[in-house]
Amino acid sequence: MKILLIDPPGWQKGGVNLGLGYLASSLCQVKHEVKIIDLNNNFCCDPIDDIVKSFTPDIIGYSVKTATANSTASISNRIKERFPKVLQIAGGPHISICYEKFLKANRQIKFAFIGEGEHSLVNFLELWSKGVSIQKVKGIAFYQNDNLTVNKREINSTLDKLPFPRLDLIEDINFSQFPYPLVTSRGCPYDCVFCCVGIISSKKWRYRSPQNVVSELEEAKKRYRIKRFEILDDNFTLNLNRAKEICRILIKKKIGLSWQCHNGIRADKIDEELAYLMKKAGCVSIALGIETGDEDIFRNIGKGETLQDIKRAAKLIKNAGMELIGYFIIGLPGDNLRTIKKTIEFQKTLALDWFVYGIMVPYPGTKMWDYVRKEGKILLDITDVSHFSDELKIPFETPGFTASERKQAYELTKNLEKFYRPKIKQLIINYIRNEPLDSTAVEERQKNQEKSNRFYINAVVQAGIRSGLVVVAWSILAFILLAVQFRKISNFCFRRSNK
Ligand code: B12
Ligand code: SF4
Repeated sequence: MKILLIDPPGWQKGGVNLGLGYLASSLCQVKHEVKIIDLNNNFCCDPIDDIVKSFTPDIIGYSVKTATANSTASISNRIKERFPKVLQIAGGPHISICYEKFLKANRQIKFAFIGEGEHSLVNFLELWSKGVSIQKVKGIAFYQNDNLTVNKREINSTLDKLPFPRLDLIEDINFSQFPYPLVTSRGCPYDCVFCCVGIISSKKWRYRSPQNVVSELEEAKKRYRIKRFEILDDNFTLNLNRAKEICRILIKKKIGLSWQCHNGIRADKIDEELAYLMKKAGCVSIALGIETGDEDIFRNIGKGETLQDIKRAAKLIKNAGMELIGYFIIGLPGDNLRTIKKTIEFQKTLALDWFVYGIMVPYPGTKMWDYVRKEGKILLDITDVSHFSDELKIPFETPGFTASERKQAYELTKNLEKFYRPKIKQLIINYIRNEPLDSTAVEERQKNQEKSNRFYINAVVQAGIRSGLVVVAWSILAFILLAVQFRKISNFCFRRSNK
């Protein structure tokens, strides 16, 4: 069958949809024909209608985040109007949580896929193409008349068996524009109040073997000529020994790729040896989800870490010579202007190279979602906000932290950026372009910095000498003038006394 997979547009560019790459490789393995359209990065400029006309897919599948739920609805409505025979299906984080509401509001989408889609989609297509009942396919939800059928999903525990993602099937992809996305494990056992990963990818942490991970990178290097990659795991270092082993193999094989962990690692899941091995294996930049600098709030957000863990991890990362990024949230339960100021003070004690303060967006399925419904007042449709956006939108308020105070808090954090300006500017540019600072770039920058320091020292010394000379010259001139005046006066007095 022909399947067109679409990543609908949101506000953020820079990363490609790896989930669709994984689906594509599983579908190709059983001889389906697949095309992926990325509507976030403008790799492909043809209008969707033209692509559908020329590719003539049997099925169109959308990957939906809460932030792209609205755009999915409008694209799929248009497709239904113009190509009524194409079967439309959807999966992804938003669907895994809100399948019922989404299917109800979007009857043009006939099937929702809950959780990981590789096995259920292959199974579904096998039956669908034969015209056999799909009633028992795992991990799907669908309406028959007004009755919703929901089949329990499967949690894939044999990740090594999955074929490597086929990102080359993304129309007109340009690999130089983003780091190669790598997922070495799926799922997360923790319970942070603001995070929905446990529902999307399950609480069971499943991992790939270090050999399998490195093989993917070797293949990507050959096939796509990648120079850098990004680890997108929710919990890359949960098992320290496995993470160390991945690094050791990368070092041994002299893989020569620079990489980053901007999705963050846990502060309590790094030690000195791991930090050293990561750096040696090419890691140039790591993010920590710090969230808040207030101990009470930190204790209540379900992270199971302490601020001490954050300080320790920050030190280890910096000492190992990697860039350190901190993510903070404005609007956690108990937050107010005072606690944000406290967070800012805490932030200053960490040697961060860059930081991001995001306005809290309560996603469905999270504890935060329930908290806001109980304690707060929703101000916006959350499908319309993003926590890292430059455009300030406040999705909810609480009696202790009003919308205008949240704006004030955000402004305070924005002002902080001034102190980081030169470095921040470079990092933001790199982040937008998705270019981590690789080690050579860091060295180059240090050399330039030293050069410019020397330049400033020379300039100061020279200025000192010059101004010294000027002072001496003026002093001599003043002395001469004074001497002349003195002579005139004494001559005058002498003449008068003679008279
Ligand atoms: C990489 C990433 C990004 C990248 C790439 C985005 C992209 N174009 O796909 C970037 C950095 C750009 C990004 C941006 C955002 N992201 Co993001 N991101 C992730 C991250 C860390 C990894 C995603 C990933 O690759 N997973 C691995 C693959 C294998 O899994 P998958 O994508 O879920 O796909 C599987 C299934 O979902 C399913 N599936 C997916 N699509 C489809 C389609 C069909 C037809 C079928 C059958 C099945 C199916 O099968 C796939 C294979 O098993 C996740 C965390 C996570 N665990 O999901 C957050 C996550 C998805 N992001 C999230 C958010 C909130 C955002 C932003 C809104 C943040 C913001 N900046 O404000 C933006 C919105 C993006 C936009 N377009 O505007 C939330 C989503 C919450 C929600 N309810 O939607 C997550 C879950 C993070 C979190 N902890 O809350 N993100
Ligand atoms: S924020 Fe990280 S540690 Fe917390 S639940 Fe989400 S993925 Fe797990």
